[in-house]
Amino acid sequence: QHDDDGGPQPEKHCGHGRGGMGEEVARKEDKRFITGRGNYVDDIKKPGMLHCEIVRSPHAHARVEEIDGSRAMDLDGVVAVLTADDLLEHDLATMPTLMDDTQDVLVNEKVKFQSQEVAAVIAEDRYTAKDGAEKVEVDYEVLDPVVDAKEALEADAPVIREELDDQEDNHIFDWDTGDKEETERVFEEADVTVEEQMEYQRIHPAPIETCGAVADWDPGKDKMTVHMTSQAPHAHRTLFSQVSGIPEHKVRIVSPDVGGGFGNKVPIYPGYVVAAAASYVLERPVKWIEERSENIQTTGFARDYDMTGEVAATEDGVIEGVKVDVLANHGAYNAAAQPSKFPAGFFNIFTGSYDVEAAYGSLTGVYTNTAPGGVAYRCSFRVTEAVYLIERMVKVLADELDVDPAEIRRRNFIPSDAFPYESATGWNYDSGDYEKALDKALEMADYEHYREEQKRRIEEDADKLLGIGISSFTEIVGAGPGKQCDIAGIEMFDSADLRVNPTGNAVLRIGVQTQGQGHETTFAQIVAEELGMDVDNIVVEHGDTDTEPYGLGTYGSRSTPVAGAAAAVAARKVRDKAKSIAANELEAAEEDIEWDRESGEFHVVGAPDRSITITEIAAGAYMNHPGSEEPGLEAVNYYDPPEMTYPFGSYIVVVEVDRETGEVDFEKFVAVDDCGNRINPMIIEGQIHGGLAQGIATAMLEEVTYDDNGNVTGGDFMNYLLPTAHEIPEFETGHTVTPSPHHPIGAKGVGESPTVGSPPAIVNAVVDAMSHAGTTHVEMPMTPDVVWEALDEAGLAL
Ligand code: MCN
Ligand code: CUN
Repeated sequence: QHDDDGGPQPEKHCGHGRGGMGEEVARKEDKRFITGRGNYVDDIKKPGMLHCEIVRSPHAHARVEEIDGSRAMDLDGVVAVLTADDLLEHDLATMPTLMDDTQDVLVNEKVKFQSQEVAAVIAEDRYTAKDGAEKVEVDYEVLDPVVDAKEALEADAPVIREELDDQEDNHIFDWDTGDKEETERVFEEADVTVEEQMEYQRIHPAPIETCGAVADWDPGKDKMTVHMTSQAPHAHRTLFSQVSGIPEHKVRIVSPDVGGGFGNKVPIYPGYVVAAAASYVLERPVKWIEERSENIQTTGFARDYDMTGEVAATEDGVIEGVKVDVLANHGAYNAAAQPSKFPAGFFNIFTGSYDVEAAYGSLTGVYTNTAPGGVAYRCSFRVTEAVYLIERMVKVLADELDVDPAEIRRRNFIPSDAFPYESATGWNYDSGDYEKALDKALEMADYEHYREEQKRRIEEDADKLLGIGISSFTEIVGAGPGKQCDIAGIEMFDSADLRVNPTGNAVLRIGVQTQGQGHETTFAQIVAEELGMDVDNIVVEHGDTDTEPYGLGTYGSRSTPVAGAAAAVAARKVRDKAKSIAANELEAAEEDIEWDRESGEFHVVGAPDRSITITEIAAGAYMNHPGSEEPGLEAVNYYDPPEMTYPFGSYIVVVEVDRETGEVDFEKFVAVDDCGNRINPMIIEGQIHGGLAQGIATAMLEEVTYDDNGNVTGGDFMNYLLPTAHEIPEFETGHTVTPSPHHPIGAKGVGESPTVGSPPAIVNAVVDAMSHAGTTHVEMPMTPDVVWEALDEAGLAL
């Protein structure tokens, strides 16, 4: 791999011109996308296909007294109106969530959040379905809602989940992690302690393509085929089979092109189930496609954590202990889309990049009359919240002690020679070199210069203040070891099936599913590297459960750490078999055959001219295979990783804060990432750019808001502010390479790092502009009014 400052490389990857590791191969998938030939769920049209529109509740909390679909049925073209009663007949009125809760598919008795699914209208075309939905009459008895997590825990709060036997309030779980006593002791004995309360607001992934499905029951084959926007087709097949009772081999889930997922397409939503049930009952294909506001108002949101952090340190700023207490709003059902064995995902990695003696975290999960969710949006299962907490707290501590925020990080980093490192909360970090990434970022950002400039502006009482924010985050991705992660009991391995054709090209089938990450290119690169094939000769297939090997799907940046490993191991298995065929072809003993990564050829030891390519070997495998070998050239691998991977980085953000308007301008945005060995630097760059844009969106713009009546007031693109090119500054990216010691190609995931790492850097920068006046925190999203209030409070507003 071409990397000037790369660390030790487990294998030499050098870009041999065939499109292997480290080469900037142009994305194979882009031809169809830029020529308008993508194939998304809504592009699928089947003969006789019906359309489904969902009737949604205008109230956040209400009892459904009666549903009258007769006026809808009177409309020409309306075929059916479905309610919970119809679904009950088929045992489909409820479905399990990924957190062992049970969610209504269509409301049975009580609506629990605004826009919840109450009935469905099935019609010959979408317009008629929509007209029909407007004609369904529902009588509601409106109840008092509670949308705020703290209020939901008050004694007089309405009980949202009264249908649950042992549920007398809105409390879902209490969970704690770490050593409480030891942490208390460290805090008591510490020179300094600091505390800060901060909210990570509710946001939404809002992928450009909303969720949808085309369900097609074939009564001739007793088979259900569902094309759906799925980040995890196989897991969804298993769940579909469990919910519907249709045997799993008679369920086919296909995830065609997906227009962005960002975690939003991990859960199963009522719309999918309704479409499938309707197809089953009506014996015709049924399409359901969400509108934008339905997507934002009802599908998996992200975050909504109210956190109080505390740090104990020596007077020199050496962190000894970290404490955190969290109130988590999970919405009306516990449906967070995360596979870990912990109710708060990987939040317990909140000690971050720092060598901390003792840590303790306590969390309370709460039901409210809001849409369910919590885990989505480039989050690595709550690492976003954990990183935000620790990186904000380090800044709070630095200000308290008047130590430079870069220097205080240096004093606390887990040293590069301490890996593998076990954290105070039990995580086993694979590798890291945090100081190196920070140094590189500081240099790229011209840090000292901006510190001088900042001082100058304060001295001159300038109208625009300068703030410099740092985040030196550690991610945890690659779910995961079966011991820590599963979905419905299925351990989190992943898979690859590689078949080499007689003419020397190959098909790689993988258990993960791209939503824009470029797997059709990067997974082909892994095989190109490991077999000496040209990347153009490898096609990658995914997303169809009838043909792909079982996999758990794409989320938590797990594709590279898990399925990427499976692809490499499958290719190496093929390489081993290729050796015996090479021996046969070259008339040499198998022990005397060597594979050369540089040329990609197999040759006889000591006789490099007696060589053979993988294309020739492929022909041999089918046309002239050795008698001792099975014909054919293929291999399958199911990979259960021994550990997670721990990518990291240092981001530095310089902002200018306008004391008159509260507006924040980005002066500089530096991102240094380390995801181990890099497969495709260009795709990584794209992932970083997109993720940073989403980090800026989180810090500056986005929030799903509710009023006291439970109305979603931030539930469409008029009110939920997505960033545009205008809000996004130029990014300067850099990287270091610290390979993962346990991954076959030394790679770690990268897809979520920029969104995990950047919000605290941005908030730290804005706080930094005002910290000389005593400001310790500014809440996200930092819209101009929020920033102006903070300026005003600090006596800095003009
Ligand atoms: N990659 C690489 N070298 C590495 C690591 C990764 O070249 N050392 C490449 C991979 O080969 C892959 C891409 O970078 O093409 C992302 O890889 P990885 O980090 O393994 O993440 P996943 O492929 O599992 O993608 C999931 C991640 C998540 S969880 C969210 S959320 C998110 C993200 O990816 N959603 C996305 N990025 C997204 N990008 C797009 N365009 N659309 C989404 O929905
Ligand atoms: Cu957390 S969002 Mo991604 O894991 O699909």
